[in-house]
Amino acid sequence: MQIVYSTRHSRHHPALEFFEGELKKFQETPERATIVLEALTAGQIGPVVAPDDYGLGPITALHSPDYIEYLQHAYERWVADGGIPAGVYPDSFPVRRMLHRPTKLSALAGYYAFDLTAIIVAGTWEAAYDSAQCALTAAHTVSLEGGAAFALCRPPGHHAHADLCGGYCFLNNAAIAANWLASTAGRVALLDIDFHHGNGSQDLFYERSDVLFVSIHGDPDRQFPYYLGTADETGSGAGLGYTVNYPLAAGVADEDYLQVLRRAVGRIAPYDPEYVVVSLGVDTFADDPLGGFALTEAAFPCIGATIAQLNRPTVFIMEGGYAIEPLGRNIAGVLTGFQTE
Ligand code: OKP
Ligand code: ZN
Repeated sequence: MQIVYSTRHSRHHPALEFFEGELKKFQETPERATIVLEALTAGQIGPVVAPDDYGLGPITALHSPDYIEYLQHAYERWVADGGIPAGVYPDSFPVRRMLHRPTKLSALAGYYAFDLTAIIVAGTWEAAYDSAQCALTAAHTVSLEGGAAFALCRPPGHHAHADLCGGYCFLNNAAIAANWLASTAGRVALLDIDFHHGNGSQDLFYERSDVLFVSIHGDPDRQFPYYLGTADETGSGAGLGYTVNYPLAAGVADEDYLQVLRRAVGRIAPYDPEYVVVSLGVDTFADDPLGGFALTEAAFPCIGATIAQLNRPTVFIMEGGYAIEPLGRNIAGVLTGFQTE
């Protein structure tokens, strides 16, 4: 299958993030993408291509123009305003009934974010833009040729809302691809198997029936992103019944996880989607520093094979996975399991 990769991801490289009460090394590193690329190349998964440029249209189809304008210029304005060169960090968040949109950059940063990990550096916009273009290129390929493609997106996307960054995400790559496919197809399924709930994706499609959002993730009562992702969120309006969440307790291992995945796939099949988009995170792996499940390496090919049973043109979008050394193997495992099914 085609692998879409842009070297410009490396322009997004914040040094530090606020993690469990301390300033720690930023965990969503450029190395993540290069290790996946190496594993996919070594495993001969498919040809590696650079993304085509679909412009801003498919991005602003989901993200608000003021948010995009903010992302494009935040860093230069921050530095001009006397901000530290390390990156744009929010200082406050407008929660609940606090509604004013301020001009001061550190406050505007909080206006457009829901946590402290979507740090904007000089090259963040270019990296995020290319990440979205990778997703669109993979979607385009699959729409022309069928089969499957893998977008090696970095930064990831599934936490990003229309006008909110967070959870290392700026532009919602999977949602942008799903929305683009849905504009010609009647039905697209977006299956999110990252350890963390895809709050951005859910929110973007919550009132729509043309994109079925199905997510398996750590129970948000204990796990990031905390404030969305419960089983009783099922969509609203025209979208009622088109959001399906499977929150799982910590410690879930291969057998139990695969059983839930089969149930999720069983929920998608009768929807009869023309395309499947997969938000592919492998932070479900036991040793992941940000995950809470207990999957072994052997689970990942089974995950790929289970998704292949849908037998639909499928676009895989890279999301999380922070245990660096096994990251490439685990992603390759899913794609190989999918291909050999
Ligand atoms: C991004 B993706 C928990 C802190 C969580 C952000 C995690 C973002 C995950 N102590 N920090 O879904 O892999
Ligand atoms: Zn994750």
